[in-house]
Parts: sequence; structure tokens; C-alpha cells
Amino acid sequence: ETLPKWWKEATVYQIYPASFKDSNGDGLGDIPGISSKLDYIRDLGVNVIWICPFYKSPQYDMGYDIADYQDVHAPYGSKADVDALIAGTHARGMKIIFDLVVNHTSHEHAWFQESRRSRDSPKRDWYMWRPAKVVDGKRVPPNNWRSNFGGSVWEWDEPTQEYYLHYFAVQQPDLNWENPVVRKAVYATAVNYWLDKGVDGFRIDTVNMYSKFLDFPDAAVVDPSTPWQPADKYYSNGPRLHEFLKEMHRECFSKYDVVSIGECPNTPNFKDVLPFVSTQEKELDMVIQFDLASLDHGGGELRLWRRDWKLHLFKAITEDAQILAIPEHDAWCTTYLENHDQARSVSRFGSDAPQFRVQSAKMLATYLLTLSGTPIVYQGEELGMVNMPRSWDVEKEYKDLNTVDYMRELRRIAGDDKDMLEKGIYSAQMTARDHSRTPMQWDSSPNAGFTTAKQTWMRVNDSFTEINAAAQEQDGSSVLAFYRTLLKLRHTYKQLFIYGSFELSEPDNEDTMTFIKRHEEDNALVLLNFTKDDQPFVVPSRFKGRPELLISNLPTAQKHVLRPYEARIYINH
Ligand code: TEU
Repeated sequence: ETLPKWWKEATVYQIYPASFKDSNGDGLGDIPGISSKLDYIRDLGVNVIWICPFYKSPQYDMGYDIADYQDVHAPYGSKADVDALIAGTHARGMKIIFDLVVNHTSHEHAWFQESRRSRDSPKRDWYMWRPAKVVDGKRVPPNNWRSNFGGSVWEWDEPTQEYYLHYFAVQQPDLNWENPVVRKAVYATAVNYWLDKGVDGFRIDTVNMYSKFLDFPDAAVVDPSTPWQPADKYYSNGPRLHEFLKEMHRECFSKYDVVSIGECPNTPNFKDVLPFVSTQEKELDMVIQFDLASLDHGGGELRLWRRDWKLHLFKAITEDAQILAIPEHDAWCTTYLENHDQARSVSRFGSDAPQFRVQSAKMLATYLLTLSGTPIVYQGEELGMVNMPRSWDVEKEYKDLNTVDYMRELRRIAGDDKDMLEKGIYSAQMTARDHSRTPMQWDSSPNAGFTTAKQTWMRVNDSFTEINAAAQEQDGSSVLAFYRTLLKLRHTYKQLFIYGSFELSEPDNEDTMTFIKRHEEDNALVLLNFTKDDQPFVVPSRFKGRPELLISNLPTAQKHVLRPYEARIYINH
């Protein structure tokens, strides 16, 4: 029987280098700061660290605009610091994966500098250049697609009189994956270079955007007030995508014992995901889907926050993803509630009210760490960190270009409509990517022990005095202690929690989530109250054996009633 893949039994811990730990007092996190916290990470009980981009970059999109795949953004440290981090992680029995961002580079990358130099530059078709259309005698871009960060996806280059494509910022030109020379350069420069240095794999950014619909059709007009229309369905899953991913697997990942985790927007159902992650396809090991993360994001131009997200949808999405992990699919899935692009899960799916924050953080942890698949815990999630206070001025404290674009659009659309403006600002306060980027809260000293600097690159969340690692490491009833215990239980009962089948009960119940994880004669029952009120529950008749309480987030467990945000796990004696 072949050994299970190590990454199936792992839990990943995601680190955002700018906000994790500052070692040199400049107010920005850095690589040596991460190395100084490797014992903390190991003691949490996770097995893999995912580091967000630390490469040389002008930082328009916090490092997702890479100017040199093999060099380090100087304020983060040196290449020797990166080597030391890899070695330090391995010395503690953990693995480390980096972020692979090759749908686009920075405009400062040497490849793009060469490409834009002239139309007959040898690297001209390393990027997507197109001539202007002329409509009514006016020069216009090839189509009406809106970039993820505002405006057209086409940027005019005056010297060479053509547009170049950028799905994201103007400073993030899309590489031309149609060109086999580009693909070969990407595999050698950005992937195998690091795998040869002992990196254990990658989280792969926008993994389903490489193949473009080359006829670039106009998107349907959903907002006549602007020429630029959302084109999500055209951004992803283009005609040659699986061909490219099979080639990248063949040229890179297949040659090493490493993991590949593709970020896969606009791909909601398990049937759409299977072609990426079924072992026989030889493409990716697993993907990061967006349907749960987008559940409380509204649609349309402003993606207004949906206060009314529905638990039955939360459960149905979970059930759909769990199908990927059943043995006959020979595939795998990730599970997560937070990352650097998402607001804090306690504030979104739990409650950050003082009387419920700890309970609901533990309840969400119980959800995450009893599901099959590979969980991804985001820095600070293990402490129950929450969103920035609503008293903060969005346009002053939020730094993300995505938020800057959002506020620009909001002001354009709202005009002097105060109600619309207020609704839009509230939406940003609930869903902006910035919430997960405030500095990690290490202790109650100034700036939460994140830095000795007076001025930090992003303001520290006021909550640091009562939410910080130091306090929780001394408190057996803390969120941190609960994560550590759950991660131990996940391994002790791995046939149930990691590999067990997922059986949802009461799918339409909008208050509680009840599911069984089953392996042969054993089963575990997970009970989660997603509300601030007492809720009745029954043990499903399919639960085999006498229920024995394994863990709860409350000191006592009442028969038939779950207290607010109560979580319980029973196993059969
Ligand atoms: O995000 C890709 C992605 O899914 C975006 O389309 C997402 O919807 C965007 O964050 C707007 O909400 C990845 C990275 O995780 C993100 O941080 C980068 O900004 C983006 O790619 C470009 O590299």
C-alpha cells in the first residue's frame, strides 16, 4: 500500500511577511522575524508554513507584483535569510512552501522592461500586447473588461503604440503563456530554482488564469455608468489551461516530493475542480476555492457585504468540497476560513462581540479542524484575531490597492447619496482584505510586540491588549490552547477527522451545523451553534454507538441544548 501523501496529513499555517514579525525595527515584518517565531509555529502543531511573496517587488500589490523571482524584497531581508528560514523550518520537522505568482510579473521585471522596449524586441510576445481598436475615430482598448483593481485591463503604451493586458494592477502585466519560451522560463526561474533549494512546494496564485480567451470578447454590460465591466467568467479556465497545468506538473512538480496548492477563483463546484486535482490528471494536488470565502460578498460593482449570508449555503458549500476527499475520487481538498485576501472569520461567520468572541473562534476552529482535506490556518486566526474597529477611517487606515479602488468606485457611484456611501463604507469595513493584514498580536507591549518601531506600516488593531499570543500561551482556556488541542486530536483520530466520510445532518437548519465523520465502525459527531442563542439539537440516528464527549468549547454540556456558539465533538465509545 503506497505511503499516504505527507500533505494529506498536514495542516498549513499561512504567513504574511509584512505583518508577522519585525526583527530590525523598521515597522515592517521580515524574514528573520519569521525565523524567530518558528518554535511558536511548531508548538501550534502545524506541519507546513506557506509564506506569501517576499520576492523583489515595488509592492503595488504587497509583493504579488514580482520584479525578480530569485531575489528578496530588501526590507524583508537577504537570500541568506531565506535559506536560514528554510533550514530552520526543516530543523523543526516542518515543511515550507512559497507563493508562485506567474500569471503576471511586476512592470519592473527585466522581462517586461525588455518586452516594452520596442515592438520587435525579442521578448515582445512574452506579454499580451494588442493594437488599439478605433471607434468613431477614437482609439479604444481591445475590449471592455474591468481589471480586478479598477479601470480597463488594457494599458496604453505610448512609445510602442499598443496596449498591454493586466488582469490586476497596471503594474502587473500578464505573461503570455501561449508562448512556450515564456512557460519554459517560468518553470526554470520561478519554480525549479526554489524546489532545487529545498522548498517543499507552492501555493500557486490565480492558477486558472494563465490560458486566455484570445478573441477577448466584450463582457456583458452590468454597470452602464462605466465602460469597464466585470469579466470574471473570462478571466479563468481558458481553453489551454489544463494543457499548461499538465506541462507545469511534468516539468516541475513531478520531479520532486512536493505539494502544489492552486488558488482557483470562479470555479465553484467539485465537478469543476476534479479535473485540477484528481491524481490521474497529474496537474495539482489540491486547490483553494472561493465559494465559502465569497459567501458574504455581494455581487456586482461594489460587492456589498451580505449581512444575510445563509448557514444552509455555508453547509452545502462545505459538503460539496468534502466530496473531493472521498477515496474513490483519488483527489484532495483544502479547507480554510481566512487568508490575506479575506476579513477575519470571527467577525464574519462568528461574533466579535466581547461576550462571544472566544467561543465563536473555538467553534469555527472545531469546524475547520474536523473536516477532511488539508486545513489552512491564517496567522492570528489561532488567536481569534478580529476585524479592525469600525471607528477607523477606511481611507486613512486601509492600505490595500483593492480597497483604494473600491472606495474610488464607491465615491463615483454614490456621488452625494449619503445612504449609499454609508452602506459601501460599512461593506468595506466588513470585507476588506486589509483586516487580515494588521500586525500579528504577540503581546500587550506597544505595537503588540510586532515591532520596536514607533511607526508601523499598518496600524496595529486596538484589540491587541486583550488578544495576543503571550496571554494565550499562559491560558489553558484560550483560543490558542484550543487550536493546539484540536490539532492533536486531528492526528489522534486521523481516520475520522482527516480521512473520514462527511455526513451532514439537517442541511436546512439555519442555526446549527451537525455532521458525522465516519470510518468503518467508528464515527465522530460534530455539533456547532452558529448563533448567539440557545439552540436545541438531537444526536442523528445514524450516529453509531454511545456518544462520548471528546471536547467542547464550554465547561459543561447540557443534554439537547447548545449554548451560544457552543461546539462539541462526540465519538462512539
Ligand atoms: O488573488 C487572486 C484573486 O482571486 C483575486 O481575483 C481576488 O478576487 C482579489 O483578491 C480581489 O478580491 C491573488 C492574491 O491572493 C491576491 O492577494 C493578489 O492581489 C492577486 O492574486 C493578484 O496577484
